[in-house]
Amino acid sequence: MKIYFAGSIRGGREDAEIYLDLIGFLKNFGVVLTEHVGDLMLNGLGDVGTPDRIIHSRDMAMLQSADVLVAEITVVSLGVGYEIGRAVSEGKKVICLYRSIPGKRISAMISGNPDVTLVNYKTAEEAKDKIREILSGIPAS
Ligand code: 6IA
Repeated sequence: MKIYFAGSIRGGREDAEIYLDLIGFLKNFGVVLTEHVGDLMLNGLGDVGTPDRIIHSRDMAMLQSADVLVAEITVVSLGVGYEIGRAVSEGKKVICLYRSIPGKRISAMISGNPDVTLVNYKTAEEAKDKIREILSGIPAS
């Protein structure tokens, strides 16, 4: 299974360690195409000299080849929202993970989307249990 993991880069890197942990777990189910999202050295500017046009076209090619998009959406990111929309329109399986933050709510464009599997979690173990349950139901490609 090819997994596209999406997480905030320029939207803020507060959850980078969570992304890294989730990516490590997702590797039990197949290939994670976007390991760089969990790179702890990557700062919020997400700028390592690669032109944005290249980043976009490379990511879209990877998304096209993926079987499933797994997004951690607690830290709000324009790029992650865009990737979710593109994955939905490509007919990909889309799983969005988030932790509840007092005073904040997930965008209705995500929580109201019938093609998105929304997963609320409190602990990493809970997130992993729920991911395991969902991914086990997807036939291997
Ligand atoms: O708007 P954001 O930057 O928060 O969007 C984050 C999402 O867009 C992630 O899920 C990534 O898939 C994608 N993305 C944004 N910036 C990059 C990027 N920057 N590289 C790859 N994907 C990106 C350059 C750093 C990289 C070469 C390590």
